[in-house]
Amino acid sequence: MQTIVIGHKNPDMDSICSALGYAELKRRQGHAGVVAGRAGNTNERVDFVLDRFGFEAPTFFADVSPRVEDVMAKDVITADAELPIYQAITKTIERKFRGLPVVDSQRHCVGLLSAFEISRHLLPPIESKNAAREVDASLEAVRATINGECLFGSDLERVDRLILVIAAMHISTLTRRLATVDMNRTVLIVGDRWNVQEFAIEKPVRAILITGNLEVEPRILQKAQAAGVTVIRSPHDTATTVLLARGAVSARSLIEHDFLSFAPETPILAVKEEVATSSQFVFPVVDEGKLVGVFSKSDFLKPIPRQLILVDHNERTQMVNGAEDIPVIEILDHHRVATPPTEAPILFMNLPVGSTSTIVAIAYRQAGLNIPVNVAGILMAGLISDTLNLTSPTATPTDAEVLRDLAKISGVNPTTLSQEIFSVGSPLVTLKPEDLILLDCKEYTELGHSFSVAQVEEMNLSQFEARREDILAALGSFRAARGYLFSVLLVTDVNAQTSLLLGQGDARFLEMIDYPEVAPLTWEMEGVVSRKKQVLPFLLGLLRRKS
Ligand SMILES: [Mn+2]
Repeated sequence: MQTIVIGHKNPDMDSICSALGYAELKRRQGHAGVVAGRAGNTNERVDFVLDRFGFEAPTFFADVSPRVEDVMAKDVITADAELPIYQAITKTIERKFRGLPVVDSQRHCVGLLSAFEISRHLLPPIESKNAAREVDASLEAVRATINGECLFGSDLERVDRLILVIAAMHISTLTRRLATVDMNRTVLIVGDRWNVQEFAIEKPVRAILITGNLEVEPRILQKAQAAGVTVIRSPHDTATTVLLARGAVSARSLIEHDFLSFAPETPILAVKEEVATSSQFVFPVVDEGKLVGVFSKSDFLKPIPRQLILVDHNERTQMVNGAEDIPVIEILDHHRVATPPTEAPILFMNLPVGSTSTIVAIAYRQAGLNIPVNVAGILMAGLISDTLNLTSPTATPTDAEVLRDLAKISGVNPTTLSQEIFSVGSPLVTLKPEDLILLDCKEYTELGHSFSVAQVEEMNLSQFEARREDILAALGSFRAARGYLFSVLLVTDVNAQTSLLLGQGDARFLEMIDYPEVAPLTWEMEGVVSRKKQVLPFLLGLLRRKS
């Protein structure tokens, strides 16, 4: 079972750091298969912090919905393309399969061999009784299948369309019978009737199968050698020898080449319909041409070996793609509660504090575990980033107390770390407008309207005016493409503790914004720094007035 600890889409510092910190806590509590994940790219500030405290970025997940490889059978029983079908059907029956995937020596899947096709070959319809006498096989394959002994062999590996003829008739009848078939492909099946054996060698036929483990006269063998006629002794009676000889054809000759296969990463839901309507008994799973597993209809019933722990969010719109298809087993968050109902009770730790990193630190305490030095470092970064180093109105005495504690463990000064973080890679300077507006963008659906609120933090806004119009244009295209009522971006000056709000959207809605409009579609929100505690409640108030 894989447990992914993951933050929201467009991850911010707190999302990344709390995921790393909490995944480590779960591992220290003895949980196996726990990975920290992220639902989007990191940014320069996050990269700086990861590097500063020696962490790799969490694993990226574009989509966590169940994939074919999550439930497919991995230890696949296959048939080699050259395997005689008699052995293939034995394998199939032993395992109670309806058939086998057939692979070549490079493990490429060349086709499917169904038990149905094998039985049709072994018991052909009466109309094709001539075909029933013919087998595409080498003499060596025939020998191996009947478990025979080669008394003299010539050209044993050559594959021919062999014609099986049973010498159960008088020699004059046999003469007429042999006149109708190609001698070079004829395999005569006979007991200890030396005159028939001799007659066949004189023809000469391709091979003689002596049944019933009977002795062969030395002079007959000498004649066979001289004529180049293969002589194989079968331990079985005639009826069994013929039946087994028909099973000597290779799997390759009976396979279905036209089959449906899937890539390991294919989402299960995407193949449901195809699988349901297909008569195929199994679906090969192929990676770069090689068979890596098989998918069966019953795999839809298997539990998905993957679950989620959400950090720093709980709303559906902010979750990683595919989250609705797998269980959420825990949530650690400090946002409003708007999570979809769960099927089972879960650990839901939602505290009105300044960051999820704060909650992760508390979770370590509750578990009675010491916070590792490097984990204390990243949790500080998450806490400082979300609370603007405790200056945001979202910061609580709990955050202050936890930050002091984390500083003690990591030996890092919070003020120094804060300055380091906010002076790295100013989004206004380093990012293109279309990336800037997505950096920390959250999407909401409220009172029948969808909208987005993004935020960037800067040490100062000296770079802002020169880029304001480009950013507004990007915001306008984004809002139009998503069909939102409005999209806003909060540009926060961390040092001055104030923000500008840029907005695009429905004109009647934007008119209701009663902060001073200092430039077109740009409002000064003096003293406002928190999206969650200040901007979102303000916007929801406007929405309520509008409707
Ligand atoms: Mn947060």
